Amino acid sequence: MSDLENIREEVIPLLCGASSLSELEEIRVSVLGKKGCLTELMKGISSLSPEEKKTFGQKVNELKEEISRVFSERKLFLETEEINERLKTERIDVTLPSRPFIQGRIHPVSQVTEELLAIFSQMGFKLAEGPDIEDDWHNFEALNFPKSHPARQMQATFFMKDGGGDILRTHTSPVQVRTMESQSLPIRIVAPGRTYRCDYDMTHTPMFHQIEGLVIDKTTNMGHLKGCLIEVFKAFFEVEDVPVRFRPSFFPFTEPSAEMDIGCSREKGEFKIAKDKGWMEVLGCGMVHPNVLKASGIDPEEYQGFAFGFGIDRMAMLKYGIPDLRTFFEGDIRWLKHYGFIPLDIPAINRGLSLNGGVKR
Ligand code: 2NL
Repeated sequence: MSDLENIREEVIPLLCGASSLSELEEIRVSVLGKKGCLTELMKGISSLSPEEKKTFGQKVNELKEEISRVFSERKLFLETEEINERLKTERIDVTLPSRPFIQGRIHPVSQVTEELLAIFSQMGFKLAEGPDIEDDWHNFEALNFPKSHPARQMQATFFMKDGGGDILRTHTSPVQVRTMESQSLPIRIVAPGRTYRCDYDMTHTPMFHQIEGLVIDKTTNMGHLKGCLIEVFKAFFEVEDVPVRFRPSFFPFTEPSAEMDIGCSREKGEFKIAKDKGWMEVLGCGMVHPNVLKASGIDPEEYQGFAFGFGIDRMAMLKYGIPDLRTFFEGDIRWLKHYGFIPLDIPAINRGLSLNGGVKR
């Protein structure tokens, strides 16, 4: 048997039996590599006669071709086997329950914002958002603030350092102004978000959260405002009835203006919705001032609307019994573990969390 035949007899079964890609490659190198047996054999070709060279060369090529064909077939087989093995072991069963230990918590402000949005969206309000950095027009001028208003001076407002006159918004009203400027009528929106005022004590933080609502249509009136707010507070505090009263007030952007109180008791520091036990102020509201409508290009002869605004942080304090506002923004993980909510939580009485963001169905 020729040397070529020997190599063939030995190598082909080796290739066919290779059990891994690396073993397969090793066999290939041992035959066709720089120091491979076939390469070595080829070196002897120079001593052959021209006639012998031709037949020998042909035979070597045939063998090379056969070897590479068998090599490729085996390689494809091993690669397929490897992929199938990975598909088997790396498969994810999406029906398995989620990880048993959820570490993160939903901040009470996020929770309460979601609850309020669930309530308002069910009532047909759309969500509106705007920038935290505002200009004088959207934050003050278009809202009928007189030029001399103290809020426009330095004390309470954060001004941007560049001297361009931009500020951190002091309320979410500029979002409503932007909506009135850009959207078609009628309007029914809520604007929750961060607001900023230069203030810090037990009940004030320089950054706090507000939600404001705005409804504009041809016949929108104060009765709609009262009915809407009563429904929202019933749904939010999950009570059949909530005692409310409206007192006249003043805001530059509404006329008439009112403040709403809810009836409540505060025994041993515990807040409860209650009748004949006392009142607590919870929000400001009113009919949108004609000057505000005009400034945003709405004809006050044809359209009118109501607006209201209240603090989200304070709603969270009341509903979930959190005593100090300042702790909201300290980023203390122990606080968050205690007062925070588990994502996709199952409603439980001890967490004060109810189904559907507090909306009774
Ligand atoms: C409060 C009072 C209020 C509004 C906010 C508003 C917005 C536009 C036009 C008219 Cl664009 N009004 N918002 C109205 C009344 C009261 O908030 O004490 N918030 C904490």
